[in-house]
This record gives sequence, C-alpha cells and structure tokens, in this order.
Amino acid sequence: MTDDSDGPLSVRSLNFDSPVPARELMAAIGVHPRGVDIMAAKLTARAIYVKNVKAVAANILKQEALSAGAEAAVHRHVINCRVARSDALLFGTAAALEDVARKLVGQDFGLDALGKEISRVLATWYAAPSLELKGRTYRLNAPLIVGILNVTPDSFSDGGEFDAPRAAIARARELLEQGAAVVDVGGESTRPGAAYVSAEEELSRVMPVVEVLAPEHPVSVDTRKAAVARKCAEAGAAMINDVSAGRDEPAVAEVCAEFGLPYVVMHMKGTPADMQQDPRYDDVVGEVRGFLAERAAWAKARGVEQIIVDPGIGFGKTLEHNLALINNVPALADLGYPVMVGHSRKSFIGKLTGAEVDNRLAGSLAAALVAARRGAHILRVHDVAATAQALAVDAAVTRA
Ligand code: HH2
Repeated sequence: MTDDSDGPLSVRSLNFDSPVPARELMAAIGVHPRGVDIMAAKLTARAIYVKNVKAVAANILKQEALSAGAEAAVHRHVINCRVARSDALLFGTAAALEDVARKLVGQDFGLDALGKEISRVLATWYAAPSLELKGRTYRLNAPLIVGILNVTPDSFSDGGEFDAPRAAIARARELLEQGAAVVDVGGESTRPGAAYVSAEEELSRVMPVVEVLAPEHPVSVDTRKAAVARKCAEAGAAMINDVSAGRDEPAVAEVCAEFGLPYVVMHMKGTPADMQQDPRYDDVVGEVRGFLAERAAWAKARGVEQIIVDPGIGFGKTLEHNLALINNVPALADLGYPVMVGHSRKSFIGKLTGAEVDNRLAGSLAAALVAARRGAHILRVHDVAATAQALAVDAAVTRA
C-alpha cells in the first residue's frame, strides 16, 4: 500500500491509570482483538512482595524473573548464600509476572508453592468479586457505598442524632436515595474508650429501625453479638458487620451461615476500651492481612459463604498504621474476598489536618478515592451523596 497521506508525524505522552483507555486506543489503531488482550497485560508494571524465601530459591527466582523480562530484588548476599533467607520484591508487567509464576511451578526449594501462590494473587487482580444481598448480585468492579446509621447516644460523629427510630428511618431512606447500596445500622458505639452495651439495650436501639427497613432494603447490622445478629436476621437483615470478627461471640458466624448472610470480619487490636493505648506492629499490613486471612478461613469453616474483610481503620492503629493500610488495599484484596474500608470522618484525618470531626468531609473524600483506586470494593461512609459524586467523577475522568 502506498503512503499518500501528508499529515505530520506526532508524538505525545499518555496517561494510563486504568487499562480501559489503552485498550480502546489499541482498538482504534486497528490492533487485532487478541493482540489487545496480550498487550494490555504488558501495559503497567506491578509489584509483589515475597517474604522469607530460601537463598537458593531466591537465586532461581531472580534468574527466572530476569529471563521473563521482570525483576526480583533480593538481599545482596543471596548470591553467595551468606544469608539463609531473603525477602524479594518481584516486579514487572502482569504478562512477565505470569511468565515467572509459570516457570516456578514444578521446581524444588519451595518454588512450586511460590509459583502457584503468585498465580493465585495475579488472578485476583483481574476478577472483581461479587456480592449477593437479598437475592441481588452486585459486581464489585466499582465501589459499593455502605451508609452509616448509628442509633446510639454516643457514636463519635453522629451519636445522638438518630437515636429516635423515626429520625433514624428517615435518615436511612435519605442515605439510600443518595446512593448507598446498603445501610449499616449500629446500636453500640465502638469509638475508642466506648463502654460495652448489653444485648437487650442494643436490640432496643436497632430493632425498631431494622424491622421497618430490612423487609424492603439491604440492611447491614453492625454488631458483635449473636443474639442481636439473630433477631436482625429474622427481621430480614441482609448482612452482618462484626468489628470483633467473631472473637467476642463466635456464634455470630453461625447466624450468618444459617441465614446465608454476608459476614464482615474486621481487624481490631485489643478492644474498643483499650485499643488506642500505644498500638504497635512490626509490619502492620502483613499482620492485619494475616489476621483477616485467618478469620475468613475460620468463618468459612463454620459455613459462611460470603465473607468481606476490613482492615479496621482507627481500631488499634496510629496515624501511620491507618495510612499504610489505606495505601496497601491491594495486599488485602489479593486474599480474594471483597475489601471494605471504613475511613469516614475518623481521627487520622483530624491528626493529619487539624480538622474537627464535623469538618472532615474533604479528607474523607480524599481517603475514599485513594482506597477506591487501590481496589477497595466497599466504602463505609457517613457522607453518601458526596462520596458517590466523588467516585463518579474519578471513574469518569480516569476512563476518558
Ligand atoms: N468503624 C466503626 C464502626 N463499625 N465496621 C467496619 N466494618 N469497619 C469500620 O471501619 C467501622 C465499623 C466506627 O465508626 P462509626 O460507626 O462511625 O462510630 P461508632 O463506632 O462510634 O458508632
């Protein structure tokens, strides 16, 4: 074919935060659809942190990574085996990492298991989980908004505002209209230093609201108590949110299994009474991830079919711990369960900015967008309309 066009040759930079525009551009260029699939896996570099690899295996990992066009950064004394073990930072395009995983499978020194685990992690990068609530399936490829409704006299941000059932029901309807897929009703404050509430007291707070709302709408109940979970499930609640992850009352998991309800397991260090007294971790992301994996497996073994994991922002964490957890949502999402993040109006925003609790909307929205971009599937927020608007603009701009 002769080239008789006389348009100028041009070069310009592109921003591919998400693969969607890149795929569309390749299609517009005229790339074969199969080529689009193959090349999309080479678009962005990603990283995997592997801990505690035997030196001999780390040497092979490095070789396989290089031969696949990826990289594996390991301890400098791995090469002469002066260290017995090393962590490894493995990075490259998704296509290269898939290649590395394939090459490791079948090898000795623990590399077979490592290859299979890397493959499992890679698969979670592309398959958005789904959530079934009251017979409706939600594909979590964009974050679902859970609106907070505290029917308590003492919650940290909205305590006392909605403790009369009529006001609470009206507020719930407002949250749903504003874009909440679910309303999370809580009858016990878990703010730092909060006192324990009896099951009778908690039930007297939540039941008037749950009985009216749950037959029509997806209602989640924020409770650590099996008696409360059971009564709410009988009244039609769609989900149970347990900040103790079943450690206070393991029977909460049995209620979820019996009624087929999704179960949120959240990380908390200590109890609400003592959790903010000098919380320490060696590796906050690794420890929270390990805890959530263990609690999810525990709930699964009790027959719970749908599990959601939550790092518990503000529950036994310093400012740095909270920031690291929000920025490292990918390390939680690769467990294979939907990830919920509850950052809304919390004190880490006050610590960063000096803003009081009733003036943390802008900080809450910023945290929501970062969490969403890092792959959070569910955002638990007070300000539903503003969060929905921020997410809609973010999604539209990054696809343009
Ligand atoms: N945070 C709070 C309560 N429940 N549940 C999950 N899954 N994740 C959270 O981050 C979370 C939660 C605390 O916030 P709030 O409900 O606004 O306040 P209070 O506990 O004082 O009622």
